[in-house]
Parts: sequence; structure tokens; C-alpha cells
Amino acid sequence: MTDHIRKPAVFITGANGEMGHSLITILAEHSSHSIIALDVRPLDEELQKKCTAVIVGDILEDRLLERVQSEYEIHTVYHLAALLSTRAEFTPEAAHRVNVEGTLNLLKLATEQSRWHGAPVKFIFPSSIAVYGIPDLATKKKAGKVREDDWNTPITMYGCNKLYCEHLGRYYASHYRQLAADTLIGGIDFRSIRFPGLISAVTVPSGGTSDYAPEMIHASAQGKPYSCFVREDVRIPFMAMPDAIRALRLLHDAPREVLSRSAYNITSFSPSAGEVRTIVKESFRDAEIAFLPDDKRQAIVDSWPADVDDSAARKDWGWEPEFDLDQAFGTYLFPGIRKQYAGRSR
Ligand code: AKB
Repeated sequence: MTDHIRKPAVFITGANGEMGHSLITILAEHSSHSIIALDVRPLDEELQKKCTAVIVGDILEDRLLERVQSEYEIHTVYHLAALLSTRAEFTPEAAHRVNVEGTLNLLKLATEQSRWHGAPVKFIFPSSIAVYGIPDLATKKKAGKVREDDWNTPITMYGCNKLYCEHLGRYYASHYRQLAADTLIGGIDFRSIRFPGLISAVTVPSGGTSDYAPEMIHASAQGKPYSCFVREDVRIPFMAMPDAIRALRLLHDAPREVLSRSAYNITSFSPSAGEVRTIVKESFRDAEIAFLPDDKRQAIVDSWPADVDDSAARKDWGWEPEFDLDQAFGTYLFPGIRKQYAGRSR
């Protein structure tokens, strides 16, 4: 055993995904804990350097998780691994395995960790606006800012998985083995955020249904034409990636006693797809953006709220976005994206 493995560690699953990239970058600068990263794909080289250990493997592999269990002292789990909403519809059963059984495996691991080192393990779980399922556009319009307990009737496998896993987390935190003599209640400190669509200046998402906005921006920046798979008038909430990572850290750091819920809405801005195109074309004048809606993906986005009520997060743990729509594009996305693609096809 080397020294690092007994140091308190943060365990990040789905580390090579969009959120993993940004989270690892920030934690490497600010956290004193070792970072143990897990992903099914090898981590990008730059990212590897920021981690204490990198494990390539699947959260469904028992032996791999047993190894993690035996080698590291984990105090926080950021469980980011998931199959997103579009991808999950192609292989719903596989999505269920990854999204639900995978989460169950991580909750078990966290419970066992807490038992060993004697302190609660913070389990930070990104949920999604996909947990909502609004039946039609008239209702969506009337619904306005949707609160956490309304419209919990998702129409995607991913949404069902996220909603159920929020409940699993709440169960493990507050009711796990409630009839046993040696209950382990309190072993897990489960905290979840229902994220809107996320837009990063650095990475492009894959497998999601809110991907049309980041795809439109990144394609235009590279001088590539883009066919948007939703209607111009479609509206759902979005957020710039740095705000999403800040939210994860704010919720992580909040004292337990201020938290009145286990899953919180947060949001920043809600542009229509047409408004995103207008903003993109102001910066990339030659951008070719067409709207060719795919009825089935469109129906998924239509079932998600146009806006969410994030007052509980604001009140309990001081959530407030730093980037509104103009700042997100003007000070974060466009400068970052221009820098990234500078010298390429444009
Ligand atoms: C997806 O589109 O599946 C995700 C999400 C909204 O959670 N980006």
C-alpha cells in the first residue's frame, strides 16, 4: 500500500464525461482530498495528471468495486456515470443496468466505506429535468416554473432511472435496513441536483436530448452546418458548465441541517432553440443553422419543463447562477469556444 491510498479520497464515476472533466479540473485546484477517477474509457491525458488514481472499468463490475473498496478511504462520491436520455431509449434495459444497478452498487460501496471509517459518506448525485414529464404543450405553458414535487411522471428510461435513484439515495440515507438491530442509517449523506441542459465551452455532450444547444454552438464555431432536431419555439432550461460545477460544490459544502430536501432544482436561463440560433449567428455570422425536427426526440424535449422553480436551493444552500444568458454566451462560451477552435477550419 502506498501513502496516498489511506488519504481521504473523493471518488468520481463517469470521470471522462463532460461534467467529470470540469469537476476534476476544479477539485484538483481546490480540494485537499485525493481524486480517484473511474470511467469505462481511459481518461484524457491532461485529466489523468490531476487525479491520484485512474481506474478504467465499469460500475457494474463487482470485482472492480471491491478493489476500490479495499484500496481507498472514500469520503465523497460524485456519481456522474449515466447513459443519457437519447442513448438510453435505444437500449433501455442496458440503461437501466447502468443508471439504476450502477447507482445501487455505488450506494452500497459508500455505505460500506462509512462503516469502515466511521463518518458519513457524502453521495453527490446529478439528477435531471428529465425526471419531469409534462403531457402536452398547453400544460407545459401553464405549468411555468415547475417545483420539485410536481409532474414527476417522466416519459424516458433515463428520467425514470434518475427519479428512482433519487429515491434510492433518500432510502439509503434515511431508511436503510431499518428493521435490523445494527441499522446503518446516516452512513450516507445523499444530496442531489436536478440539472437543466448543460453547455460547456470545452466539451460537446453525446447521447442527451438537450444536446441541440451545445451542438449548434460548437458546430457553428467550427464553420460546420447544423440541423437542429427540435422546433425553433422549443424552450427548456440551460446552464453554463462552470455554474453546474459550482452548484455541486456548494451543495457538497452545505451544512446537513440546512438541507430541507434530498433533490433540488437549479436553473440559469431558458432560451428557445430559435433564440440560441439568433445569439449564435450574432457571433458567427456565416453559421448555417436549419431546423429539421425529429418528432420523437422533439416529444421528449416537449415533456420537459420550460422553466423550474429553484427557490429551495436558493434558500437552503445559497444557490445563485453566476452566468445569465448574456454572460454565459458573452463571457464564457464564445471566448472559450473561439480559443478552442482557433486555427482550425474557420
Ligand atoms: C439529456 O439530455 O439527457 C441530459 C439531461 C437533460 O439530463 N442532458
